[in-house]
Amino acid sequence: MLYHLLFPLHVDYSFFNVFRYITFRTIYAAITALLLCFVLAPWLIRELGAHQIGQTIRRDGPERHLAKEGTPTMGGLLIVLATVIPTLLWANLGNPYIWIAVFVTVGFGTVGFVDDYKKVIRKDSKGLSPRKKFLSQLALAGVAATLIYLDIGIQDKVSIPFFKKLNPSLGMFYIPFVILVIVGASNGVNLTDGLDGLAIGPSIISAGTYMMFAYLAGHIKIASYLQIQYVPGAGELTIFCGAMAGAGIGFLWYNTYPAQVFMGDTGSLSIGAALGVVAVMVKQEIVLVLVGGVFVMEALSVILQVYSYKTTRKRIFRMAPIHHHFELKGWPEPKIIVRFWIISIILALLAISTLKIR
Ligand code: 57M
Repeated sequence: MLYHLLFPLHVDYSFFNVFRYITFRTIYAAITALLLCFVLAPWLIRELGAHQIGQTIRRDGPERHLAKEGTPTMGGLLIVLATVIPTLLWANLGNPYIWIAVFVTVGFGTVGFVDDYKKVIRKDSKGLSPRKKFLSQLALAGVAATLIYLDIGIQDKVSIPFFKKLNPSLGMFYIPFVILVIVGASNGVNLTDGLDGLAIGPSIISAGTYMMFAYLAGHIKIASYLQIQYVPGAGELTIFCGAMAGAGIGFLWYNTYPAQVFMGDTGSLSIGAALGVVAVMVKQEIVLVLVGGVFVMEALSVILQVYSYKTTRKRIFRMAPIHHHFELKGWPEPKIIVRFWIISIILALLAISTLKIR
């Protein structure tokens, strides 16, 4: 909105030319997101507390979680607002990629909100049934995939990390593939969100990495120099990723150990889906496995644990997802969290290196 209001003034005042630049608008989108968090969070945490919107802790988990009983949850509302509002303020609203990213973030945020609402406010511990939750995710991702492929006409060629010339076309499998990326990322973040700051740290790192990928994919000269797929208009997603990173850092201020608020499914489902849809639109879909490697590791630990238990009646980990394994081994919570952040930084650097090592 600010872009549309202020950029035209450059005709009379050259200063307003600065609104043309994606880099400038990304920085201010991130700052706006941070400020929104700092202004809204104390109020939101107070309101959630006053309405007793607090977490119920499962009794079968690591014992030290019992002390977290009653911590306000649904802080994801803050993340969604602090991502979407700055995006609408600083991005070019004529750009379809921005609207798809906003649609996915708000859509998955709403599914998470309904689940949290049922669990926390209606005190229905089951929340939204897994079937309804999954079907809603599939439907939303299906709409996004169809818009991306049929409406904006993004090509069905995917980028294979480390291979410059390998961009296979998926044809009719492209839409299911996009759905898989979005829904997979959303559930990966959700499984990771079990310790203070554990999910938001890698989310910030991933948003920062995709901020860079979006800028490069939308820049015709750099994309051709790096020989990555050029996606006209996708550069505007840099602003969305900047807002997401800012919102994440702002949320981390309150979610860092010991957390004053949890994000709830409202946050985890929307962040994961937003990362997935951005990865698809900037044509760095497969490398998301590396960028979001911590989420993949958490999801894999559950798959392996369930498989092993079903087939051999033996557990590989003391408890899955894998962060519980380290908790039960006695690692202090902050140690697990910060080490997972470090792993996430290493993986993001490796992912960025795929631009060159090809
Ligand atoms: C959500 N939610 C946290 C909070 C957060 C298939 C199975 C592996 C699923 C998995 C599961 O349910 N995962 C999804 C994990 C919960 O956090 C809430 O949920 C939101 C995210 N969706 O925002 O609102 C608890 O996590 C802790 N927490 C923090 N700090 C934070 O910033 O400490 C969260 C955010 C909170 C709080 O204690 O209450 C959760 O873990 O429940 N299920 C599991 O993870 C369960 N694992 C399991 O059953 N493993 C089995 C099999 C199935 C693989 C095994 O290993 O044999 C465990 N989860 C818990 N207790 N809590 C089981 C024991």
